[in-house]
Amino acid sequence: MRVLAINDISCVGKCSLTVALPIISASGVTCDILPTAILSTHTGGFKGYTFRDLSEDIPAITEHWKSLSLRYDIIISGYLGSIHQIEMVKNIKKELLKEGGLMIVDPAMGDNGILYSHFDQKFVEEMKGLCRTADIIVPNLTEACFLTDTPYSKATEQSYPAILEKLKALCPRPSITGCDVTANGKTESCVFYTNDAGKIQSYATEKIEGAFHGAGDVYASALVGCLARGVKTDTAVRIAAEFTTNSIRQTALDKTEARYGLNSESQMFAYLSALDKACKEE
Ligand code: PXL
Repeated sequence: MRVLAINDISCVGKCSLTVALPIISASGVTCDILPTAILSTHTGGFKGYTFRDLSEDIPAITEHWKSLSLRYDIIISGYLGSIHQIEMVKNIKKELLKEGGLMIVDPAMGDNGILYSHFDQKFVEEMKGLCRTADIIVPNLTEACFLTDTPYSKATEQSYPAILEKLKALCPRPSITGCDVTANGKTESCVFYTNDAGKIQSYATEKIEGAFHGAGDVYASALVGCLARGVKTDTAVRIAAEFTTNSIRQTALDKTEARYGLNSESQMFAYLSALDKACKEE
C-alpha cells in the first residue's frame, strides 16, 4: 500500500507534512511526500514566517517518479500555496493515482469562519474544482461553508446535514469535521461523514474548549492511515476522531501555546493499538 501526501512543510508548528508523514507511516504503509512549500512556521498565529513556494520543483519531481513507474493507492492533498498548485494536483491525480485508487482532498484554507492568510474567494472557487476530482473530502466546518457558499454564521446544528448534502454536489463521500452539537446541555464535537454504504453518519467526541492548531491534519492523517490499512470508513472515522480528541485533551493539559500544535505523539500508541485491533476484527 503506497500513499502520497501532498502538503507543505511547516518546519515548526506541527501541521501538514510534519504530522501526515509520522502518522501515516506509523499506520504501517509507505508514505511518500510531495512538499508544496517550505515555511519556517505555519501561517496561523506566527508573524515573520518564511515561505518558499516549491511549485517550480513539482513537475521535475513527478516526472522522475513517472520514470520509476511509481503509482499510488491513495493520494491525499492538503495545504496548497496557489491556484497553480491546485491544477498541478489535478494532473498528479491523473498521472499517479492507480486505477481504483482513492483521492482524498483536505481543502485546507480556513478555520473559525475565516480563510487563512494568502487565500481569497478565487482560491475557494478553484478548490471546489479540486474537490470535484476527489472520492473523499475532509473540510472543517469553515471550509465546508466556503465550499457550499453557506455563510458561517448560518451554519447551525440543524444545518450540518444540509451542508453535507450540498457537498455531495462536489464529491461522492464528503465529511465535515469540528461540528458542535449540544444535547442535554452538553456540547460535543461531531464529524459528519458519508460511510461506505453512502449513508450520512455522525461520530461525536468530547468538546474541549479552546482553539487547537493542526487538529484537522491529525484527523485527516489518521483517517488515511486507517483507510490504507483496509479499515471500514465507520471504524476509520471513529479511530481518527478519538485520536484527535485525545491529542487535543493532552495538549490542553500540557497548556502549550495552541500555535505549536497538538501533542499527538503521546497518543500515538493508543491510536496504533486501536488500528491494530480494528485490522484484526474486520
Ligand atoms: O493546518 C493547516 C495549515 C497548513 N499549512 C500551513 C498553514 C496551515 C494553517 O494555518 O498555515 C502553512
